[in-house]
Parts: sequence; structure tokens; C-alpha cells
Amino acid sequence: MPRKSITTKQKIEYLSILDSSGEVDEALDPKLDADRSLYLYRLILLARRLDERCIALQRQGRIGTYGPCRGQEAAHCAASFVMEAEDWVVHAYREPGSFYHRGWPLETVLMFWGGYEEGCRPPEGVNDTPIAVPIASQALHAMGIAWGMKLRGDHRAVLCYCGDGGTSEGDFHEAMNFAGAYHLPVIFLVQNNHWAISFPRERQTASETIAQKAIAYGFDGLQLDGNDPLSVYVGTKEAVDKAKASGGPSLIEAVTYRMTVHTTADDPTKYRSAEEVEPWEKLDPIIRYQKYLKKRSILDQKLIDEIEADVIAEVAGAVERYEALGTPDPLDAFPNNYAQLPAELVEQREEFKAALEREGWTSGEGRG
Ligand SMILES: Cc1ncc(C[n+]2csc(CCOP(=O)(O)OP(=O)(O)O)c2C)c(N)n1
Ligand SMILES: [Mg+2]
Repeated sequence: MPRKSITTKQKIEYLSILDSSGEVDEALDPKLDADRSLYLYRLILLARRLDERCIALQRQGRIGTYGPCRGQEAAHCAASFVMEAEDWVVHAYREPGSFYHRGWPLETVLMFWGGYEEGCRPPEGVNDTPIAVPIASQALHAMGIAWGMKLRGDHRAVLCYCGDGGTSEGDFHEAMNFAGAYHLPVIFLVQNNHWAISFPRERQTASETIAQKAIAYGFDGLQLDGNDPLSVYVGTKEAVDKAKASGGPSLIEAVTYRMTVHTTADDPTKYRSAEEVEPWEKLDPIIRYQKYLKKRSILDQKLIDEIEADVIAEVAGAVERYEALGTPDPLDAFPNNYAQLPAELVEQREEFKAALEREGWTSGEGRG
């Protein structure tokens, strides 16, 4: 009868393990061993250096538009680091470190941004989906893969990346609803980088947190410090373990910040202030993780320099292999989506081919 508060069995929590000065909550520290800690450090650094190189390549006209991950390296590297090879990772477009960790050659990542259709093809045996630019469309793919796993009785899990802006899309909510209703082994990891191009997080949703959206769909939500590799690792690991033990889906909101442009096609100084960006510099995941690993005597300056040189060399090698391919064939945009090209696309292809030829381009000439 009476009016009363309803308490749900679902909960939302906040998790932070390593603060910006490198101080750690000992009780929550996963205490990864030295090899795994160094691997994760190198992965995060590689994402940063690859990112910087991609911006330079775009500015020099050597790749097309690029969407950087600067500041968000911990959020995606530490999450994918949790996933086993037999699990699935469903990507958005700001996770270069995840592709590398999962076994994509770095030149394939460059090929995507360079306009090659092959940049979308996962290597044989890698359980990943490629970059998805239509925001949140990948959430439905993740849900579908997880449903397949459940139907087959596989105890595997799916990690799905999405952005804060993506959470306003119908696809995101359909995927969350279905995942909750069917109790699927999927983890939706939202990288809340505070911006969807020029649209701020505050205007994206009236919810206090993105994590709490999970409650409406019948599962738990976790908000965590997305610039702390340890929080991301622990939060993701718990959710993955739960999914594999038939505990159903989770929503993780990794709070982070997009330190630079949305893509190389925009200018953030038009819509946000330097004062807003500045405090996030101090929360940089690389500096923080370095401090922590030094305290644990896992990392010293000599090793930092060695890893740096190694990462730079690996990125340079990938750029060399990518550039040896020559330029992609624009007509490759057509054959990959349909077994048989529909008539209107055949028409568009011919029109495009004629336009290219008028510009002096012959299909196939760009291949190295
Ligand atoms: C379905 C769809 N609508 C619009 C766009 C154009 N668009 C590209 S990125 C973007 C913002 C995405 O923001 P968010 O989800 O927060 O991801 P972020 O770029 O910050 O990583 C939009 C609207 C798109 N790619 N797909
Ligand atoms: Mg965003």
C-alpha cells in the first residue's frame, strides 16, 4: 500500500586504486607480476607513440582522418589486457592499443586510417571486430556475439567499447536491454572522455553517471577512474569473471578525457577552453603508472629509456611496411559489403570510376 522507496538488487559503485601521485590502495592493488606489469606499461606507451605518429602522418598527408586516443590509453589497453584470446573484443575507433594487444599487425591499424579496406580485416584467429565508426552500432554486434556464446554454452565473454556520446544512441539501449533480459556474457565499456565531438558530457544525458544506466536494464554498473590502469584492470576483470560464471552483463563507465582533437578534422579550441583541459594533464595514465612501477621497483629510468626506444622502433617499422603498400585503390570501397553488389552500387561504382579517370587515376595503379 504505502508510497515507499524501491531498492533494486543492482548496484553502482565507483572504483579508484591508483591516484595521480602514484599512491596505491594496497587492499585493491591487483599486484600484477613484473612481466605483466611491464607488458601493460609498454602497451600503454605504444598506444601513445602510435597515436602521436598517426597525427603526424595525417598532417603530412600520409594517412587520412585519424581519431586519437591521447589520455585514454589506460582505459582501453588495461581493459583488453584482461581478455583471453578465446574471448571477443568489439571495438569502436579509439582503441589502437587494443588492436595491437589482440594481435593485429600495427600496419593493419595504419591501413584502416589510410583508406585500405584491408584495415578492417581481423587477422586469422583473432576474435575481434574491426573499427566501427557508426557510433554504438557495435553494441548490437557485441550483444549478438554474446548471445551466440550463451546458446552454445561457451564460457567466454565479450568486451564492447563505446563512447559517452554512443550511449545516447538507440543501438546502445537495445543492446543493453537484450543483454540484461537474456543475461548475456557481455561487458559494455563506455569510455567517458567528456566529449562527443563538440558536445559535452553534461548535455549528453541528465543522468548523474553513465554507470547507473545499467540499473534500468537489470545489471550492475561500475564507474571507475579510466586514467588508472589498475582500476580499469580490476573493474574489467571482475566483470569478465562474472560474465564467464554466468553472472550476466556489466556496464563499466571509464571516466577519462579526450586530451586532443576529436579527429584530425576538427579544432577543439572552438568549443572548449584550455583551462578545462589543463587539470587532466596531471592525471596522465603513463606518468601515473610509471610512478607506481618505480615505487614497486619494477621500472627504473634505464628500463624506461629502453622500452621507449623499442616502442619507437616498432612503430617506425610498421609505418615503413604500411608505406611500402603504396596508396589504396578507391574502388575497393565497393566490393566488401555485399556478396553481390546491388544495382545502384554498381552504378555508383561506374560513376566514381569515370570521375577518377577524369582526374587521371587508373584503378589498381596505387598498389606497391
Ligand atoms: C550513428 C552515427 N551518428 C553520428 C556519427 C558522427 N559522429 C562521429 S563520432 C561522434 C561522437 C561520438 O562521441 P562518443 O561516443 O563520446 O565517442 P568519442 O568520439 O568521444 O570517442 C559522432 C556524433 C556517427 N559516426 N555515427
Ligand atoms: Mg566521448
